[in-house]
Amino acid sequence: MSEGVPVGAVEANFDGLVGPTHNYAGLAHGNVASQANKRKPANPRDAALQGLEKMRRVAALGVAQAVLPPQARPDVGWLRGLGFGGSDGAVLSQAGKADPVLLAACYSASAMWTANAATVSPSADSADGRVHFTPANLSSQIHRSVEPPHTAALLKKLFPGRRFVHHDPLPPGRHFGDEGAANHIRLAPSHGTPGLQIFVYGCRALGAAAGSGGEAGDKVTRKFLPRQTLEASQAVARLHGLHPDRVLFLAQNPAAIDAGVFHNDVISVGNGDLLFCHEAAFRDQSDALREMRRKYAAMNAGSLRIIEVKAREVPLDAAVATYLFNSQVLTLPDGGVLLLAARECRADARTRKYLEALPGRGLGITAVEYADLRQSMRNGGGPACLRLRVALSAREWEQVPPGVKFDEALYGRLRTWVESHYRDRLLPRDLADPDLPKECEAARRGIYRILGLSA
Ligand code: SUG
Repeated sequence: MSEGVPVGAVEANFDGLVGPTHNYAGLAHGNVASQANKRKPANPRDAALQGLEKMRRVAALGVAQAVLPPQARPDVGWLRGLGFGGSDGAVLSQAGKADPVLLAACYSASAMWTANAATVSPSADSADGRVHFTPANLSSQIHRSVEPPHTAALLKKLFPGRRFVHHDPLPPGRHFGDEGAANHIRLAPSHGTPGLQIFVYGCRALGAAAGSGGEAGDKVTRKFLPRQTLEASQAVARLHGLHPDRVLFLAQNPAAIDAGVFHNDVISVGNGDLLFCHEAAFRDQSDALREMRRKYAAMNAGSLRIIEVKAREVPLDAAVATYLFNSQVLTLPDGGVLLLAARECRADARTRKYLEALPGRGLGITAVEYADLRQSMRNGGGPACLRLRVALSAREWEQVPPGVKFDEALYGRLRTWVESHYRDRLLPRDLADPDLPKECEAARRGIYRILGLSA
């Protein structure tokens, strides 16, 4: 394993290191796991170690891997912005008394799910030949709306210089709800060639069809509010200077959202020229897939491969419970394609059966492995939620600070630090512990030091 600069283009996985305040506060709307595990004890140490093991495995496979540090929590400044005053301790205790949700939100470790950090367009796709980043505003969830300013600052640090363009997050609020790369799929013959960017949205916010997944009169969600709007997706595509021929906007299937598919990456994932999805992923799915094939073919990029899993093979509820489609699909240096799935996929009989047969079917996935991410999974975050993919040329990858690039030495240092600075048990009520902020800050500063970043 090495941090060496690859010769050609690379797709690097930037994983969020789980922060020391990982807990189950049940804050996430539409997220079945988060609701089911509300108030159960969490183990932040195991959560971070599980994430590190995944990064280690991906790096060992020869795939470029990097680490994003956890954000500073509690975010007392966020609470001050809401009118709480006095010492930091006073701010935290007043907020906890006013509403425990405020305290839980300012402590949330949710930035670990870096698939929601930003939408990224590689230089091969943008009109100005630069890499574009739009941090997600994450407006739809109170605890996630704390993240964007910190994410924006971090991305500027990690991708410095003129090759990178950093847009502001979209305006906050319901109309431009944006959840980042979790609702974005890029399909391309290789990392360095132009790709088809697919923006998947939950609803429209404006016009006659507002609130629905499509035209007026279409089905709408009945249980959960969609998080991503079409208007947000369109804005990101404009900001990134994408060519309309290589952009597609698709609506999520409202029934899937109601079953717990709060992000598209819970039901479909793309890698290279392969899309792996459930048959219930998109509204009017056959039309959606036809349009996808047509646009892809029109790029002269060859033909698209689609593995569409039927409900009779893996029912929708099993897909949500196992996060099958939140697997990472990784092209390996030898040309093989590995599906790195959450261990929950192996525990479910139907999903396991499907996956056991998959590599032998000649559909483009040649191997399957499982990762133990139980701590994150209990909050609805699988393998692909924990990583932000950034396709970069060799030159662009060189600009990324070397300290965040994953190798065995970094693994060892982070592991030792987490083992000695993270608690192994945290309940939402522990967020009122006056010792916790100091502990978190010490843990975070150490991580920044290890990664060679200024805190
Ligand atoms: O936004 N869970 C996250 C999980 C995000 C998963 N990311 C992707 N699918 N890409 C969310 O729902 C749980 C926190 C809590 O419940 O306290 C949470 O925020």
